[in-house]
Amino acid sequence: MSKISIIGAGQVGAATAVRLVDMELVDEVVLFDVVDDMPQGKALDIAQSTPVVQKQVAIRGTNAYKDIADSDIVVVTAGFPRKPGMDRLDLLAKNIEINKSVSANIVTYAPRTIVLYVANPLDLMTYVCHKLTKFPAQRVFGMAGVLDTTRFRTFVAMETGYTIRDVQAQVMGGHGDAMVPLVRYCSVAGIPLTELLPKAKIDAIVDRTQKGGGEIVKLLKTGSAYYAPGAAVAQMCQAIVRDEKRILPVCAQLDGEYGYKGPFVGVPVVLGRKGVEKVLQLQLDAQEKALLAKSVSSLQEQLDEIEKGKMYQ
Ligand code: TXD
Repeated sequence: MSKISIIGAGQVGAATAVRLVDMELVDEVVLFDVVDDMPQGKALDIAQSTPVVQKQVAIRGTNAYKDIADSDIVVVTAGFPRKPGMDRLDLLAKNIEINKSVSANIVTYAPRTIVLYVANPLDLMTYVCHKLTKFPAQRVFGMAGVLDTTRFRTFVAMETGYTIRDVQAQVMGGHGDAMVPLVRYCSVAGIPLTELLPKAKIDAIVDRTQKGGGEIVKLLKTGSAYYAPGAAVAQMCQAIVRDEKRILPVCAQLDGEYGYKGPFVGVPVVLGRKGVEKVLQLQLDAQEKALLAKSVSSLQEQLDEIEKGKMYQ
């Protein structure tokens, strides 16, 4: 594999590009945006870091979709932030409009690519992109769970004092509040988290993780997180490019797994060169099943709203 394009050269798009270049994962990274000259400026700036970091990667900024041709992966971070006076549906409609133009151009210029969606509302946007591109679900999926788990892992390391290297975690469900933490599957060097921390501490970490995006928004005052999201996207790209078969939480389409058919939801998958190569089915307990059901039903309500309103046709 040799080329990754990023649609949306904003904070997450640029942070992802820097990671990809530093990892020397592919030969070429393309940064696309609708804002004139901005992606060219960011790409040139990143290119000028490569002699210092000694990474041989061509990075190019563009306002022309034709430049995404032959991409192996297209990362979509193009989104519209909430403005005063906009309600949830206005924002959804605006982001679906962006999704329509992005998806149409992916179909035209990079019909064989894998699409890794990042822009919010993530689970809904990934679903819409899959409908619009008509690509197999194996090639259209979203990033959210890797970010949620890395936040969780960071908080566990902070709380226990043990190295981040040994902390493992899994989450399922929707992004943010709809996240389903799987504490039973969290461990430090194989030791279940429940043996290392009291329940109250674990509950506090879960709560902080669910509100992790908001905590950063509040601190930054303008915009939202981008370093950890960029790292999370880059890790997923690495799993694909190097065919690592990593087990990562990915927003992927369910086809009967966990009893659901159709929606895109965070689940552990095997990620490799073909994209989502398998959805893993964990043996959830009754409480985890109930949380997942709640998460999926709230997503399904929003998908029904999108379908009934013919919002992407
Ligand atoms: O875990 C996750 N999935 C997330 C998602 C983690 C972090 C950020 N998350 C979402 O990603 C966030 O809520 C937004 O929906 C996106 C992008 O976040 P970012 O912080 O990078 O937003 P910016 O800086 O506003 O960048 C968005 C860019 C900006 O440069 C616009 O000019 C561009 O998107 N944009 C477009 N690019 C291409 N095509 C179109 N139509 C377009 N419209 C806007």
